[in-house]
Amino acid sequence: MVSKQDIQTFADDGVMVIRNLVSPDWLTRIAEAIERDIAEPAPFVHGYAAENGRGRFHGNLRVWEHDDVFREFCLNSPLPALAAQIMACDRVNLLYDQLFVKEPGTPNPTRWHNDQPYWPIRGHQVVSFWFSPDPVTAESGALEFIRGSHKWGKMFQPERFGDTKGHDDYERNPNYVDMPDVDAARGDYDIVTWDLEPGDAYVFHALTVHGAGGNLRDDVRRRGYTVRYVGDDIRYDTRPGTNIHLRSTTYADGDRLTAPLYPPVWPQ
Ligand SMILES: O=C(O)CCC(=O)C(=O)O
Repeated sequence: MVSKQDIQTFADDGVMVIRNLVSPDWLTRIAEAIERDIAEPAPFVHGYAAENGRGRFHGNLRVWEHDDVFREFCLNSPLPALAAQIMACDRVNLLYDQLFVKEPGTPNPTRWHNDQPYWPIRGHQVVSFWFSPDPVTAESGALEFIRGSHKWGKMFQPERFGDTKGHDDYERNPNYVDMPDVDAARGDYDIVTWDLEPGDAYVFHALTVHGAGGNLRDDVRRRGYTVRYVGDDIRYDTRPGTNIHLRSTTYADGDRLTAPLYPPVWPQ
């Protein structure tokens, strides 16, 4: 599904797009599962009303633990094999999955950040696949990435997203740095973005800096769904500053990630 050139692009740029990654059948099933989570959210929901009072954001994480369709997709879709190929590793485990649904008329942006500072892991082999059952454009909240930023070696201090209910503030980690005001100096950065058709996916590294605009459309939803996988070199990390909903008391610093929280997905 990916060429040697794609794998090199991922290594060099920290981001790429794979077209038609998710089949129409999977998209239909995932769209239904998203509606189930909106109607009856899994425990880590963090939603908020849009700042203009019209739209709405629905975020949630670890939804695969509560819905068979998300579970089946994370464990048995073509993604695990692809993750192994992209990360060039023999074994792959699921890290977790996440929903980012911006309903029509939700102007709240997703601020610039990189993901690894939020996660209780260290190591290099981590990849996220983000896709949507909706067409995604700049106007509806396409993701933007700073090409090559995964090589900066920087862990940016996590902050809460939007006016999120149920998400505590993050502890300060002295080894993290603050995110610069990227939007004030966009010309200084190599910012890349792509429109997506339903089933196309952004594939990006955990250290790649990214963000997104709001969904300014009145007629199009932007139901983002991300699945994240780790490879052989990843270990559990108890450093401060990570998301408490992703931590587990059953892992010690330096442990390998294992089932049941991080199930092995490759080889299948
Ligand atoms: O969908 C969004 O707005 C943000 C997605 C994101 O930050 C991620 O998947 O890591």
